[in-house]
Amino acid sequence: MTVTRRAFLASVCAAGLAAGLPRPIRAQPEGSVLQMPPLLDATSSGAFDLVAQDAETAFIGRTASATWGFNNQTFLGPTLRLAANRAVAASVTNHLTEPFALHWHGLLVPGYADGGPHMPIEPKKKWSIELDINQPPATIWYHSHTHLHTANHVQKGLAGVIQLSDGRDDERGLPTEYGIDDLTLVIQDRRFDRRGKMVYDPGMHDEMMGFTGDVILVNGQVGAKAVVPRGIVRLRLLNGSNARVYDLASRAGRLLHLVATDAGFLDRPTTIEVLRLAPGERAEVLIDFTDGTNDVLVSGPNPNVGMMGGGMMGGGMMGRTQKAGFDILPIEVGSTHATRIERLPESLDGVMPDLVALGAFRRDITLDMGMGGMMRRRDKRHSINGQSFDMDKLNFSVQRGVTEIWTIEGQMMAHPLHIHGVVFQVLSENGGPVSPRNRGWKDTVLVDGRVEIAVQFDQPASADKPFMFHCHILEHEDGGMMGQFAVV
Ligand SMILES: [Cu+2]
Repeated sequence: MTVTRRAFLASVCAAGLAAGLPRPIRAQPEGSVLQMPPLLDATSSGAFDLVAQDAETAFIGRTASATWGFNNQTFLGPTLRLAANRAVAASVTNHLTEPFALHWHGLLVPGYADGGPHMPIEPKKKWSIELDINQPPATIWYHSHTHLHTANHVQKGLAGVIQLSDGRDDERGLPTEYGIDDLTLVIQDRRFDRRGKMVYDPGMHDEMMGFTGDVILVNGQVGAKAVVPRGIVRLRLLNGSNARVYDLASRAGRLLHLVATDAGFLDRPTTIEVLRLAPGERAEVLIDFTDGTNDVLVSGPNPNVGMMGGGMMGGGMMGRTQKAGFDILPIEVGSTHATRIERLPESLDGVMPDLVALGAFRRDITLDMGMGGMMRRRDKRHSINGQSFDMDKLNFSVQRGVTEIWTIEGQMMAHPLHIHGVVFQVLSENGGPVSPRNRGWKDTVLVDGRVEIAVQFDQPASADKPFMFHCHILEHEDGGMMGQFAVV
């Protein structure tokens, strides 16, 4: 990341001096090569520290936006690499001026360690927590999960990727060189004003439909291109957007070889032409660049405009990204690094879900989004089974060790449902077979109509540190489309 002297001086004059401490600032070099978040490898040390601080980032031109990041990143945090089968001593320090909670999305740990809204970290305080990790390797993430403020916090940058690793990806024949043939891509959309300042000012329409932007950030960068070696390249994709659903594809028509879903590897690569990725979901795909030609990772228009249609969207780019496809990331095959992997692995060692749920307890979950919501308080616009989220109300308790079948219905539009502390198997979608992208273990599923899942509850959660289940359209989550449960 280049920090230009002029941008640095401008920021010091504009904002830095008053605050006392110098805040990190980053300016975006135009046409730059995509940077990875710095890698914080804690597989050997068994410990990591995250420190949240405020900062300024010039995403477009030289205009600085107020942003948040971790460990001197001005926006987002480092990629944490953690051992998949070992405890790690985590600490999270809050150098912001407001509290936040930090959730480990996809980590199977007890409710007290999960970082949900009942565990806010006050300013100047440090949260230290032992994470006893014992699950298959996966690409997961961390993000603010602060009561009523998750959407704004994630917009400002309180998020990052976690790689759970067992150190055996070379044996699996997978690309493993971080930032070279193994790319971490945090895909987000944002709005900017005419001067290039990032804005988050959700109106009624945004609170109903979710806040989408017309500028795509990859790892917090606008307009960057990836440079990769010839050969097989691995993309670890995170949809870190508040609300936008992507239909990812190669412009050149290359196939995407899906190797991992939210919670880990598949048993073998599955070829997909268009990968739908909803907020909160992760996927790992391999793409074959052995022919050496350039490509662009593109997305189709947001399919999730719901029953209200796209007609209420503003004009300009906003309208265009809702209605037409757009570029996510140009990929240039030109790296000076030698080809490492030339062949796709034929099989992987992921264990596919096959939950035996005969006689399982069945639960119906309706993600409610009535039009009457517009008349209600901001945090009571949305609900689940007619109840808006209430911090003081436990929605239900589940018996530890059991498998339940949940039938989830989404109203008005598609909703990505995330359940904390569990992994689940998608059993059916609208009564039909499961789409290829949902065949592996999941912790977040896009409910477009009706989805049936089998959920395994192995981690404990007490009534005062319960697990959340919620829509991952963050304006819906903050708007009440969330519930909480204990596992006892
Ligand atoms: Cu929703």
